[in-house]
Amino acid sequence: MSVQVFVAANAREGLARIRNELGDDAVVLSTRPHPQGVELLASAYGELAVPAVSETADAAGSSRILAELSRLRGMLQNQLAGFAWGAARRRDPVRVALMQTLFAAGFGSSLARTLAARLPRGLDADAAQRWLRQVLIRNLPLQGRDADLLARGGRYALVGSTGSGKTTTLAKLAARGVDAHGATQVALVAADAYRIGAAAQLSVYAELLGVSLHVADDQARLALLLPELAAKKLVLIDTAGFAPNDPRTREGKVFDALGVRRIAVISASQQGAAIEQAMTRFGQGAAACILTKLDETPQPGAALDSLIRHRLPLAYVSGGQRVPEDLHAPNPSYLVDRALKGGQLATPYALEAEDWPLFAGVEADREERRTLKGMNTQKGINAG
Ligand SMILES: Nc1nc2c(ncn2[C@@H]2O[C@H](COP(=O)(O)OP(=O)(O)O)[C@@H](O)[C@H]2O)c(=O)[nH]1
Ligand SMILES: [Mg+2]
Repeated sequence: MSVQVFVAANAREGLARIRNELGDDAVVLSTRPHPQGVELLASAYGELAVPAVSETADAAGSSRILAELSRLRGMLQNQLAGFAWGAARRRDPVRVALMQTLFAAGFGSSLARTLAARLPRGLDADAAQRWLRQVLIRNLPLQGRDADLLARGGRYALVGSTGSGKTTTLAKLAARGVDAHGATQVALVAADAYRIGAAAQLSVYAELLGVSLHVADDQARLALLLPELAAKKLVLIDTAGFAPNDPRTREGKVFDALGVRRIAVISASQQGAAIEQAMTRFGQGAAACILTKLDETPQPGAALDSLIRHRLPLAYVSGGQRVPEDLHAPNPSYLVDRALKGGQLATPYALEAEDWPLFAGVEADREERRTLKGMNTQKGINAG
């Protein structure tokens, strides 16, 4: 390997020395000012490869070569991705349009690529969009009617990030529980010991609904309380909201140990990464999920994407603050249509036509890394 560092009084002198030592077809990798004039990195033609540190003139030179090569690689990759993007669009415009639809609506690249790969051949643009809509609807995991949480009754703890709407949703569920089973059959438990006023908020709802309210600010108290409520058809437990990365979110296990099923309450009006984090932390092991704040969510695509990938059954959706009116059984066609419509919004975040090749470059790079990691993104999607 003959990548070498040359220091010379000026560029001309440096180039002459390079030609002299490495031959006429030597490649100059970079130049930069040096206290003695100019420093040049050069390699003999045909021997351009990533240098081993010990083989180079000095460590600083070596790391500069690596940085330079990595920059060149990135440039080349983006250019190739741009060409590939143009070629793909000419070759398979329908598939590319399908991916654009999904990205624009806030769906992530993993799902978009999986679906694009499954798109049946030979569909025109309209048929492809109809296919996409159907596949999304079919893959949206729903809590089936026969498994209606409230009709069956049971003990449920609402878990989720701070402010996701747990207490409000609990009040809405309690009101439905009262309609179904009567006020004497419903009990509320405030296990939200971390926020002053949390129990007070709940007590207002308990009073309005005429149901009993209990406070259990630790696991031991909850373990003692639950047997006392054994006769109740429906027990709803409000919990403290934590950030998804707060170690206290592990308290989900506490509920499992007490035979309490968890319902993850997740606000759809957050950015995709926050939804994903909440879905991972609160959704794992949960019996179901409730999506809240759909009224404040212009692009619910990210929330649907997360639900589909995590296969967390959606029990209810909440679209407002009113108790008990703003809680509904999910309507998959409506949700998917809203998500796809969200992609047509003109926002500063929407990609412009000239952004796509660049985006494709980033995607190609990610895809490569993903492939290297051996991740299979196509698992479990029912696109047939
Ligand atoms: N717009 C809207 N606001 C909601 C919804 N659900 C809850 N909220 C509001 O979000 C705020 C936080 O709700 P809260 O139930 O206290 O959240 P918690 O911290 O998870 O218990 C309150 O102002 C609620 O009225 C919803 O579906 N839509
Ligand atoms: Mg609360």
